[in-house]
Amino acid sequence: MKRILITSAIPYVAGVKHLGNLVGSMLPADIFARYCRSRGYDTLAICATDEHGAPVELAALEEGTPVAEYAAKWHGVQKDLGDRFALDWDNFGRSSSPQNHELTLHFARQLWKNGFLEIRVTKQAYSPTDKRFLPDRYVIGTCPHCGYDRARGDQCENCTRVLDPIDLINPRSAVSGAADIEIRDSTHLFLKQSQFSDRLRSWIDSHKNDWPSLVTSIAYKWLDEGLQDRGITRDLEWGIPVPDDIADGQLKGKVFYVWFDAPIEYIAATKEWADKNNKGDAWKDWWYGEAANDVTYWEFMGKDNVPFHTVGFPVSIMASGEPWKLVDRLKGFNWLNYDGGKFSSSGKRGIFMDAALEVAPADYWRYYLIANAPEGSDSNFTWEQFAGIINKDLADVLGNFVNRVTKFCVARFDGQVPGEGEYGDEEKALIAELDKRIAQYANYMENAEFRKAMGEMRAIWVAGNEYMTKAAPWTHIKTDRARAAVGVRVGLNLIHQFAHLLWPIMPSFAKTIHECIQPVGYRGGIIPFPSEGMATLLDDLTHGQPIKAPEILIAKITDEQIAEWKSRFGGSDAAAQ
Ligand code: B3M
Ligand code: ZN
Repeated sequence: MKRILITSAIPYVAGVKHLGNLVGSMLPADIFARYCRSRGYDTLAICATDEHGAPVELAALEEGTPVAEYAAKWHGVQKDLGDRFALDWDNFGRSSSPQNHELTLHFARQLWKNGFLEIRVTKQAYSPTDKRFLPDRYVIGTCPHCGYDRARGDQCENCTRVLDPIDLINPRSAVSGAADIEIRDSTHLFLKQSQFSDRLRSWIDSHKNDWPSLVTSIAYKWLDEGLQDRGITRDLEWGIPVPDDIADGQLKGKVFYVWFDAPIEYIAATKEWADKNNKGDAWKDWWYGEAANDVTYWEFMGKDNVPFHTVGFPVSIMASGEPWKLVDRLKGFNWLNYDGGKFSSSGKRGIFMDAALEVAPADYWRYYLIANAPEGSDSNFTWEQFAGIINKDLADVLGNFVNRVTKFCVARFDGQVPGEGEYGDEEKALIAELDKRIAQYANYMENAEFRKAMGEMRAIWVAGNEYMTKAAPWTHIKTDRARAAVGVRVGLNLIHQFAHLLWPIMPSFAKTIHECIQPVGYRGGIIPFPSEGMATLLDDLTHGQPIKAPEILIAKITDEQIAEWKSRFGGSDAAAQ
């Protein structure tokens, strides 16, 4: 049996994520995981919250909440939103977990032991009032370029220029406001990444054909520019402390850099999963040594995260000298833009996961987002386009088909699958077309090519509609009941197969229509991928079995709703008003 390990980039814990975050990692990972489960592959889908780092510590400080409490609260919010979007992780972990502390220390000790860590002294802002070093973004002041008076020491939010804390005019501490900023020496651990250039390059070469060019081009750009050694510790309180046995206690009071421990959380979250489910060492069979040789490991992420997964994390693994699994298939995404501009968490621009569910059900978003996933290039969200796709694909093509056939069956065939009549040339042609398209759809899904897969899915619905227009049971019922029965029987079986195909994308919708068509036998959970050809499956429902017509499945989005949402969420038109 195939074994598929899936991780999606772990979202920073603070705040609700926007739809751009969702479509670039968590959603495609979930759709891919569900597809794998629907094929019967042994599948493990892992995500977590990324809880360390200066922004989290700072946000908790601003809120006046202890940072551990703050992280726990937002982890809960994100878990709940994931559930409401039907993101069916095997584990949604936390990078602050004991398992991640343990594994991060394990890696750090291996790196130290193998001689790949070096102690270096760097210049760092220090506040005597706060009695601490201040990470760059903890120093605020006036931007020397644009005059913005709340610029952060790493970057000015207003003019986006990259800064150094010493560039700021009137620098002060973001912790206390104290202006007594000094520059002092601070000792840090550096990982000798530069020594891994050749190994990384040949590893990336080996994936030229199975990673998107978006991903390989980013990886090569980093390699071509020359790999820099990378600081893996920070002067923060919240994080995984550097233990005394590394660097003879010279790093006391420092923690590992968030980008060092975050990818290790993929492994740690797998251990969390095993610990929660009493699976002992089963986590290791997904990640380590020979036991994991038959695992295909897939990562999903937005393009900004690609360098950390093609350079940073792989170097940690290579430098450990241990046989941890490297990623096999790395699926990166471009940006989803909001009405011509960027989604922005800090600017609160765009649609956030909680608000999205207030205007439309999760299944609409799942379908829309994956059908328009920013794979080959950036894609752009507009409310008109969203409404157009829901109204056309889901309401007119799919929903209308289900309604027409089931209602007609209820009205004219007592709500039972009619057994009369034989399949003829029209049906055979449909069967041949569907077999071809379903194989093509599966092929795209195996490679996580979502736009192409969804194009094929739509073509399958359209083929069903075209068949039904020709079969026209509503016309034939008056003169030839057996002929009408054939059309209805094919239609009901089509709906049944649509549910099986659609489950990874729209799990709740698929469940609803499946329960109407085949109420027996299904107890929730996975609706498997069609396991046989359509010659069999288009006459699979038992003749005479009852079916139900679902309530209105897909309500169309109206112009009034579009106008309301535009003014609520903002965007070009609203801004112009
Ligand atoms: N938390 C960045 C992000 O949310 C970062 C990803 C970590 S993946 C190990 O986009
Ligand atoms: Zn079924």
